[in-house]
Amino acid sequence: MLRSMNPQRRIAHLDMDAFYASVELLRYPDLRGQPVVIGGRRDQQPELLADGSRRYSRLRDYVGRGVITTSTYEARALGVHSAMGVMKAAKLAPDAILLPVDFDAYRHYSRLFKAAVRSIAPRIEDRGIDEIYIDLSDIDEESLPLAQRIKRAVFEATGLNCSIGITPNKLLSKICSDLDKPNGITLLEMADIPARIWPLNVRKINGIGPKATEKLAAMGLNTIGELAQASLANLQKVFGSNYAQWLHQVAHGIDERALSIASEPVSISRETTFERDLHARHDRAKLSEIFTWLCGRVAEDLRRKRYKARTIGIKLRYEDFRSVTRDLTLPLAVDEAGAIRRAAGECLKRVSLDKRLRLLGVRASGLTPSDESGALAERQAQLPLDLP
Ligand code: DCP
Ligand code: MG
Repeated sequence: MLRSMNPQRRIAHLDMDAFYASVELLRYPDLRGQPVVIGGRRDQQPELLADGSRRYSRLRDYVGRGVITTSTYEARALGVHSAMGVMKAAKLAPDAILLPVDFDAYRHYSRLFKAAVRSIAPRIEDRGIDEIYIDLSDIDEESLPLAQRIKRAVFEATGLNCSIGITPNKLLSKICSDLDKPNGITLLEMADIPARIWPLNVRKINGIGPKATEKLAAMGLNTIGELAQASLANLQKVFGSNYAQWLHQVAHGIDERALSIASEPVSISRETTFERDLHARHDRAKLSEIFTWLCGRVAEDLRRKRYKARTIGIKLRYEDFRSVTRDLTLPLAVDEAGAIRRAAGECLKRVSLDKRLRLLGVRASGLTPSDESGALAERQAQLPLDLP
């Protein structure tokens, strides 16, 4: 019998509901409850009328070869779905509203929801713009209240709903987050597999694509349960040894893959070794220029990676290769060159500058995601009209 090697893990998969469409509804709340499709271009931007209302593009007016990225559940009920041509969708739902895509907004909300989850459960595998795996094994709380708490944190940070599956592994959690969408929580143990997983079509397994589904159907295997009962020898004849083995395992809900957890950077720093040793007094202008340049680079790095830093430090190496560091912790996190330069300048006052210098460095630590610090205030200030 196949048996899990690890002690029981608890893994969640979280997937945002109708993600791009739901972000658009934050800025156009008057569209809630309507069929809305995301996939237009700039010229499908809603027009603000003199009386303050908006005029939206409709699918029936669309001409072009655009493809739908996603749609609200109201539009899905009319048969419209991701990857469908917009003109084809227009035949099914001519009155549905068409909005242009705005990836910057979706990335912004993606960062916000991930930061919110991380504040509860830091062990996260980032799977893309609207989904993550979360390792909950070390958290001492029942799955249902924990899932509810995570959903609440996501909603408070973003105004958006998501669906969560919690099971012993990634394979099952990915299936489960989809079972009760939208706004669902699905909990599943290994013992529930025959009742809840086996009736599903094999396509529900991440890794069984359209071709494999077709081949399995030709063997008379449509559900995961049928696949689980199939003989390994028969599967091997069609799929080769490795894939057959894998099919057999996943049909029994077995998946030992670890999460690949991205660690947050601890600090961001820039340093430079001079072509010739510089003296604090005689080469003051040159040193000052380099110092300001380094602070500017650190500020750029912080902003590109979207962090702010509470602690700014410097590093000096003297001509005799001895190094010193100093740092200063600020009341508020910063990411601007000027603020970093001032803090680093304070640090510089606390070191001896009698000897020549070989190297100068500036470091930012105590990092927090910049979206997190002002997230709620920002969201409230910007809604409903003006997303970042
Ligand atoms: N997306 C896309 N093209 C596709 C599928 C998706 O551009 N063919 C984008 C738009 C989606 C986002 O990726 O909003 C996330 O994809 P999902 O499959 O999770 O779909 P949704 O979040 O929109 O809906 P669901 O509630 O089913 O998760
Ligand atoms: Mg989604």
